[in-house]
Amino acid sequence: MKQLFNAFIAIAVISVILYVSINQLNSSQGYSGGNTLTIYNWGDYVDPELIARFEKETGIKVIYQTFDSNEAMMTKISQGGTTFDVAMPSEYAISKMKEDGLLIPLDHSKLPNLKNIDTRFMDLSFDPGNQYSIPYFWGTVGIVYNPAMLNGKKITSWNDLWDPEMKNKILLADGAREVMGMGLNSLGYSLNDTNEAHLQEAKAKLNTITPNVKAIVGDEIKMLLANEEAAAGVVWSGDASEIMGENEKLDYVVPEEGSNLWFDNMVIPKTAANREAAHQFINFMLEPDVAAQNAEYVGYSTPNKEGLAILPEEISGDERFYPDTETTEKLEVYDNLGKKMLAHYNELFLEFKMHRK
Ligand code: SPD
Repeated sequence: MKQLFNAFIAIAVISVILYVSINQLNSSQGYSGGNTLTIYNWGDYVDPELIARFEKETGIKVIYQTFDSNEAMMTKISQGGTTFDVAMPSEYAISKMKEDGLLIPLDHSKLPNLKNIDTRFMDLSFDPGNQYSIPYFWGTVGIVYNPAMLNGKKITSWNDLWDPEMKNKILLADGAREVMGMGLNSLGYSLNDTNEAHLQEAKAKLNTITPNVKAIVGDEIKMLLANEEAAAGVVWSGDASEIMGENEKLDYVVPEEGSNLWFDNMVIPKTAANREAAHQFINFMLEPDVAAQNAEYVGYSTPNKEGLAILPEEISGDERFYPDTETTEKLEVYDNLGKKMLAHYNELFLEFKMHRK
């Protein structure tokens, strides 16, 4: 009898261990189930307090995972085997994911807070009618720089970064479209250019900036620039705003040759396990106070008109991060260049990275 009891205890213990480890493995792999919601977002792109508030208000447990590029995010979702319920891709990635059948159409009746979004950010060409995606943040690509480390010099153009005075002083964001876009724009070409001769010219020009590039980095770019480890960085506007909050000596400029205007939206991938909770979360993020708190925390620009209205004037009135339509109309939004061309951009970017080594 005692032996039977011991065997029973052993089986129970093994079952508990197995259950816990399978659950841990599942959540780390992006599998969710039950009353959970799995979010797949860029790093440093949400106020953790808001996740806690959503969990408290709804009783839904959030599993949160991050990515650092649209390409990495698309690869993970398209490979299958994950059940991300909400993700935050950028416009060209949304267009590509729609094309590849990776997204579900949203139920707008479950998103009453959609009325809070400024119409300027709705119905854009990458997702007519916002059938598949809802605005989360938007911004530009530009240069954050430290005049004090550049003898008071003001940066205004991409070509300023090629100045020999910038030797070993520049950091670049680790993004194929951003870096290739900088090369193309510096030559007066579109950042959606697909002409092979132009792309090769852009890569050759990028190779010549190598002595000036201290590093190509991810989210740590913010800390490095704020700590004055480099004099300039090519960054997304929200990162610039956060860095400038840490170090007031820095400034941000959208280069005069042109640059990128981007939109990150919330989507529900086709493989989502909890579509109901996904709609609940999207609607929650559209609450004006939630959108405002999130924008203030991450430093990025909110498309939420009601949220913007409650942000302090020093944030909402800063034209470097809330440029008007006249300014944004001069910028370019990334096109979905198609699988082959996107892979080619990546390849050229990788070759540029290898050239530095
Ligand atoms: N750390 C958050 C980064 C979010 C950047 N999204 C910008 C995408 C531009 N294509």
